Amino acid sequence: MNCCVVGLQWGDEGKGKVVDILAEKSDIVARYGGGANAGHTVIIGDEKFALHIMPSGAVRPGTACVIGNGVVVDPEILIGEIEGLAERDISLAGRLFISESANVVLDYHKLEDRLREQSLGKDKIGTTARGIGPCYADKVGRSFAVRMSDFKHLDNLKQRLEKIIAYKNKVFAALYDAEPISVDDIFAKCRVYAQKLGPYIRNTTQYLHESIEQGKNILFEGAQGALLDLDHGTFPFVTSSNASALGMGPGCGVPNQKVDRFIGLVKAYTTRVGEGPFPTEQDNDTGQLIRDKGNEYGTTTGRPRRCGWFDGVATAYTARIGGITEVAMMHLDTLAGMPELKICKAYSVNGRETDFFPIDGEELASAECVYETLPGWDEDISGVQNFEDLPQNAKNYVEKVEQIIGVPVTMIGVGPKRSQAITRK
Ligand code: 2SA
Ligand code: MG
Repeated sequence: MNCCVVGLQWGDEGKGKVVDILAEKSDIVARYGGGANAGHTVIIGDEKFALHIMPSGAVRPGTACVIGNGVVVDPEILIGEIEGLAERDISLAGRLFISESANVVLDYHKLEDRLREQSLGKDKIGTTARGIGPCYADKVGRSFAVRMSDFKHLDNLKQRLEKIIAYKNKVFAALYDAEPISVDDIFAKCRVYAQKLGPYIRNTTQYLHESIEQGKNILFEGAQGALLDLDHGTFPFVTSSNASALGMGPGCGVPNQKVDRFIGLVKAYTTRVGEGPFPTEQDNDTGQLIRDKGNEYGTTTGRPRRCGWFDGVATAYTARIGGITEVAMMHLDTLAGMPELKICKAYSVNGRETDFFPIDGEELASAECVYETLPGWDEDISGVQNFEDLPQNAKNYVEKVEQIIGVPVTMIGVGPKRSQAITRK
């Protein structure tokens, strides 16, 4: 049984928890996109530990972890996570596999990310400043890409870095009046990366296919959320990878036919960090209430997340493009105590009602939400284990979401702990 878990909103739907529950039955957890812009918190003993690039399976000693070719790897952060886990007696030796085709994030990518965002002023994207966009741009541009496999051929890499950095220095000086970057510094770091990460680098496509043939269970873990997908999200306010389920094939070389379940994750409401349109946003007391109760602050940057009502139009769309077979709804407990709850079931765009998510950014920015209003519930549901035991209004809320997005909700999160989850079949 292989499954893919992916966020259906703008990220932070609670993948860490769902992946953790599913990882128990998985031999391998594979990440297929994004980089150190992702963030999930894992709990080791009574200590909280934030991981950004490592697949969520890392904390389970028997689970293999794959960083697929579609990921952009920040070696410094990855080495920090490997060493941080080692200090907590969690070894990745022999069970972490990094694709030799994964692209590498180097200092000049992070510098460019920061400089460009600063120069954009109010038109900025609101990136995590982790060098994600510039690294993927080099990948697509091909000539200046650095891949994990380059760490196997250091002499050649040195020559290439000289050309790449000479070019970057000219551009950064001309556009941003930036100080030049030293090739020697970057190359010295690459030597260390090559030495520390070398043992983990391999052909992960081969490893995944051989594992599938051996009947192993693989969990494919998406990063961010589908509305941040480069091609299908709220462009240009997106990340630079295919963060929807569509990214799985290109990001790890495994076709959809090999995957039995596509699990879409949603929060019972919606959040977003960074800039860009957000039709159901509640920039008011309701939004603040959700932020406080749901502790809605970014794991990577600590930024307060924008909060709003559940958007059925956006989620029906991302469920469709991702071939989502079931939905896990997190944070239902956060909504307790609100007198009434709203679910967006259609948009009004230029006076016309539509239930299909607009691709055009200006149309989306002007969309007005058509809401279904439901009564809320006051009961604390954080201890509920069966769907039948939820307050009637909470059941109605979940069923309304299912009806609008057209996919069954098979798991419901009612609190942060692994045990605080209702499974429904
Ligand atoms: P980038 O850095 O180029 O990928 O930023 C582009 C947009 O993508 C958004 N983005 C995210 N949105 C939600 N969660 C993300 N991960 C972190 C987390 C974010 C954090 O888990 O909390 O800590 O701030 C994530 N990563 C990227 C970003 O906000 C831009 O809108
Ligand atoms: Mg997150």
